[in-house]
Amino acid sequence: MITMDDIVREGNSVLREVAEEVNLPASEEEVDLLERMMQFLKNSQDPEIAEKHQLRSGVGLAAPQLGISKRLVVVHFTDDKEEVHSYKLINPKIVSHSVETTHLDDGEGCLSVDREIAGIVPRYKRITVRAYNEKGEEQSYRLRGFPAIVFQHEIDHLNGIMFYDRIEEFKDPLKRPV
Ligand code: LHY
Ligand code: NI
Repeated sequence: MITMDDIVREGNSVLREVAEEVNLPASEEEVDLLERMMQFLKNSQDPEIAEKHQLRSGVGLAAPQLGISKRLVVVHFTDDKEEVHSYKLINPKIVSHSVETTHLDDGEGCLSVDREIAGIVPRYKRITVRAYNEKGEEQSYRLRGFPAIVFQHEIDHLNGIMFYDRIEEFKDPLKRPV
């Protein structure tokens, strides 16, 4: 199983790479990786398993965070209506977005960042994402609010962007624009 030992931390250059598109349909190995990534999120949200293996609770994970520079993302969380939202995304792409932005009041964190970084991370309030499933079928997702924020955080990882790059005070004019 995937544990925190498998997650690469900031400073590792793989987190700054633009990840490779996956050839469709994804290979058996890639499909298996997605399932293991999903299992990590579920484990991380299970208090007993998380305690036993010292997992930080997470709602999203991108393959570059395992040192694998491929465009693969998983998202899994339960909303305040007890509804489970679970996504495995291959080559996800934001195809349209609102002008309106939103943010989490408490800022964001990252499983690859072992420190607290305060600051508002502006995100689009609504996005439409096109991605492929394990069978190579194109899927389209309309998201707003929290799920939209998580998708944007994860898709950023595929493009070498960390959440703090988007905090106004941290923006460096000499860095690649985000
Ligand atoms: N996971 C974060 C997590 O806590 C994602 C996240 C997204 C946190 C948005 C807060 C706001 O599940 C990752 O860092 N995945 O990349
Ligand atoms: Ni992250």
